[in-house]
Amino acid sequence: MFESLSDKLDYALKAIRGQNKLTEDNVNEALAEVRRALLDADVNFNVTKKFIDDVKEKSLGLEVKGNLLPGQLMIKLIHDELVALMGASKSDLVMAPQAPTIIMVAGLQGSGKTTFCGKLANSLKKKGRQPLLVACDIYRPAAIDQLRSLGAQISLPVFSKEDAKPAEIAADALVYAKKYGRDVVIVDTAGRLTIDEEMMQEVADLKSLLKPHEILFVCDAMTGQDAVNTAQAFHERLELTGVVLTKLDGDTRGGAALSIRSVVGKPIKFVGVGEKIDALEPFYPERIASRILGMGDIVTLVEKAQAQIDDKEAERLEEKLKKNQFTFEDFLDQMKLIKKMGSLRDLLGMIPGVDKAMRDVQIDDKAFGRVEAIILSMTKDERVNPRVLNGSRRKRIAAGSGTSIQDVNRLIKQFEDMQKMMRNMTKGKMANMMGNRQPQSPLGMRRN
Ligand SMILES: Nc1nc2c(ncn2[C@@H]2O[C@H](COP(=O)(O)OP(=O)(O)OP(=O)(O)O)[C@@H](O)[C@H]2O)c(=O)[nH]1
Ligand SMILES: [Mg+2]
Repeated sequence: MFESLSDKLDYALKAIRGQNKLTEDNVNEALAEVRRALLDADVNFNVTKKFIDDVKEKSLGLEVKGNLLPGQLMIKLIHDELVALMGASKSDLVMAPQAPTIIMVAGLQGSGKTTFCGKLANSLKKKGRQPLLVACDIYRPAAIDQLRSLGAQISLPVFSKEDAKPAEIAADALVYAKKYGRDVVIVDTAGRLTIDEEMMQEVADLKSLLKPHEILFVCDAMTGQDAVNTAQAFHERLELTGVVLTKLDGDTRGGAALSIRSVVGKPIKFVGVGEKIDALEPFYPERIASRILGMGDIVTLVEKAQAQIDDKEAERLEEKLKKNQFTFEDFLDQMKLIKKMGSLRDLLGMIPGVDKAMRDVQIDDKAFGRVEAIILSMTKDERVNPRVLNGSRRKRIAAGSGTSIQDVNRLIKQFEDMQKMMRNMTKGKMANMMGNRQPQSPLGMRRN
């Protein structure tokens, strides 16, 4: 998968990997090769241009910390941008709150729609669902048989009807699904060689009738940019909810996988990786990026080093806590650090004795934003020296942060309580408060 792109990127970045210094010249040189590699892989021109511009801009701001080489950071940057290009995280299938969930599958002829319907039904069945396959491709006599045979292979019912129009079949299938308690309805539709009005109208009609929770566009990854253009045309007409890329097991260049998300604005939800019924995988942008870049060692190295740098910062804050010099300013730094790494729960977990108590408490992430807004509305002096926060200052902060005086008061009170607790702990009560737990770094923030 993506071997040629992978090789070309490897070549493009070879010169820069071990660089002690990034200059405009060597960055430009490497990025020119990256650009060529992406275009050769049939990545959309505008997507490529934006990718290169973004990487270039961010590379200027690369801050070299610890023992890392600038070249390594550059590779990590490119990796992260590849991930972002494909949608950052895995995008799950939307399930209707009330069954049945209706999934309509559309795409050009031979793209792998019918095969995908079978694969999806199979994977949902394994998760305990009871799918119904619906044959709405009435134009090729063999199409219904193909779906029936897939259904038989995984022991799932296939709804079909002779001499009926797709709309009629779909409507009857819904009635059937409700009657027999099928909780997912997967509708296979007919494809054409190219986009034509008749086909578009037919799927558009099916959409208004079915009101699907998911409209998945199936496209053949081997067709590169064409796949992206067709996806766009379908999206304009149908408002897709997601894309399925098939035949990723073949000799695909990567263009479709890398461009579709940016161009169509919809996530790739699944990839087909073979003809067999179980050759379906969720789409993980991170994994695909790693496969494409093939420099997992460097990416991991940079991640680890960055985590260590965070640890150093944590130690510094820990010292401040102990000396009772912890201010709102530090609190804000701490929040930024945590935000980068995870949740508010982790922030609370860093305070000794609190993590255990907080483990089962629901934490409102909006509160997180409120706290940040309040601190940001304080002047530097107020953050370092919260004692000066009198009534009128609190009023100003509440107005400035779009919160209430009560919110501001509460935060200040909590902050003071925390300081008090810290003071007590450093006076030797820590062991008491923590019971018999193993001593640990109070700010024990680690990625793993
Ligand atoms: N290697 C590989 N082959 C696939 C994959 N998905 C589908 N195919 C093959 O592609 C061919 C077409 O698949 P179909 O599922 O019939 O495609 P379709 O979109 O339903 O085609 P029409 O109904 O004619 O529009 C079949 O030979 C499948 O076995 C995949 O992920 N990898
Ligand atoms: Mg088909």
